[in-house]
Amino acid sequence: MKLEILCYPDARLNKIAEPVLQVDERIAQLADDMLETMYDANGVGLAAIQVNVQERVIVVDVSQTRDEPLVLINPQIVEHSNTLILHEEGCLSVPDIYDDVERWDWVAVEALDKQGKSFRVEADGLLAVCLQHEIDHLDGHVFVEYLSTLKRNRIRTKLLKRAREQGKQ
Ligand code: GNR
Ligand code: NI
Repeated sequence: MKLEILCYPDARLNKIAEPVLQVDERIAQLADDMLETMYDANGVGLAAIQVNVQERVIVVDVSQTRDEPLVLINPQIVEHSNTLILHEEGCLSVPDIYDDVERWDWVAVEALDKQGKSFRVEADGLLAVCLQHEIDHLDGHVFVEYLSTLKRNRIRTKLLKRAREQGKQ
């Protein structure tokens, strides 16, 4: 089932997601619905917070072929490089806005899979950026928080205006 994606500056994007205590059929279904929603929106990642579910679940697929889904439950960055990279980011909750953000250029993440089994992924490039972006969502952070106040306020005004116009129709 496709889910609705919350749009910045919705205050629900700033909630903090709770750890998943039991990886069961409900969580597996949530992950499947999130993947369907992410693929439909042509995104490379999605966090449960973005579909108004305050649980620590993210899905990612950075493959060109869109057939390498990753599900991470209770993901945690356990190691990272000391070097930062500037990478242009976008967000399905901040449509049509793209800007550069500094991130670690390498991360190791531990998480549970859909079967509740622990695994580790080491990533650089887009996958590293995406994992940091998604884990940020679980802690209530949207990438525009890293931009200047001026840019953030412009984005806020633009998206509020767009939402108001769409609401009229
Ligand atoms: O689709 C997405 N593209 C993207 C590009 C650069 C850095 C991060 C991302 S994640 C984003 C999907 C999304 O909003 N995930 O939360
Ligand atoms: Ni996002």
